[in-house]
Amino acid sequence: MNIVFSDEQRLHHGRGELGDGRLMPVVEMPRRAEMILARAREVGLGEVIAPEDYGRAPLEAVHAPDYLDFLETAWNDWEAEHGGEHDALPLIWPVRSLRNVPPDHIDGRLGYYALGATTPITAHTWRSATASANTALSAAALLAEGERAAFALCRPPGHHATRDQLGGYCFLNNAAIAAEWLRERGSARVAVLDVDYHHGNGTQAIFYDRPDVLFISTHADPRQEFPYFLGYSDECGAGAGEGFNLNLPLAWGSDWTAFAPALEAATSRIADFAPEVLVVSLGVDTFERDPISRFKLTSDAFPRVGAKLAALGLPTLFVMEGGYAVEEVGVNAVGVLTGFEDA
Ligand code: OKP
Ligand code: ZN
Repeated sequence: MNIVFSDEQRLHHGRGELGDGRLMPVVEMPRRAEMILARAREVGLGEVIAPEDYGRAPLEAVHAPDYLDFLETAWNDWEAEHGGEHDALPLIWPVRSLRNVPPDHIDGRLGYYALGATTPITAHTWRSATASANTALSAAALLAEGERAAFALCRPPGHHATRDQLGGYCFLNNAAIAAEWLRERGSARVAVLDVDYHHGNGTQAIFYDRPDVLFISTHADPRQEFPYFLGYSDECGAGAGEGFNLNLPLAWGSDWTAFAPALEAATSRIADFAPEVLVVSLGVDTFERDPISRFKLTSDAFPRVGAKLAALGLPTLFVMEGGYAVEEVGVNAVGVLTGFEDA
């Protein structure tokens, strides 16, 4: 299958993320994409194609215009106020006891448009995030042209980004943008399966009231893990979307024995839904040596995930999300893709 990737996706590189009570080195770094690209080339997965620019319309189909304006201008506003020596990070949020209104000052706006403090905005964030979204859209276009599968090597990732909030290293929800574009291009039903270690709260929220986009996520139980405040098993969709959201949380320490039945439940629900296309939010931070995660999948699990997805027999768009064991991220991510192709 062909790979879509843009050099501009290398530019965003945060200088630190808030964690464990201090500023820590970022784990979501450009080298992740280099490792995946190198491995894809090594196994001869397919051609590497640069994305087209789809402009603002497909972003606005998923994100609020004022949020996109904020993202585009945040670095300039931050630099004007604080200088460019440190990345932009939020420090206060419109929590329960406060008012949910966007203020004027960049410090207030950062809190309004962010769901956490682990996601630095840099001088290049907007360029990399839009390139990442265009990568997802260009890979979706390959499916629309009749390809069986395509790999969007997205970075920065997207599944935590909501209609109007960044967070969890995500700015634009690449998988949601691609899924919505495929819907508007004529796929009556689209399934999004998120196999990242973390719950895809943004994607869930974007499609929560929609019966035409089924969202399913396997992830670490939010009682124990980021994003903590969404991803519970009783979240089933709302209104017309009731029954079209399925969360399959798993406990810390889950290995293939625990993961495989969840994957089976997910694929069986997708088969019932009978979508025209499948979008996979592909995170490989379920790996046993991932530095921020606590599942126990070994590298040989990833081709099995790919084979299981291939058995659905659907046009499939893989959209890269997480995976932070940098030395192994290429083998693991591409392992899913070769497992899919060899099935
Ligand atoms: C993004 B994706 C580590 C805390 C991690 C943020 C996790 C974001 C994961 N000190 N908090 O879903 O892979
Ligand atoms: Zn993740």
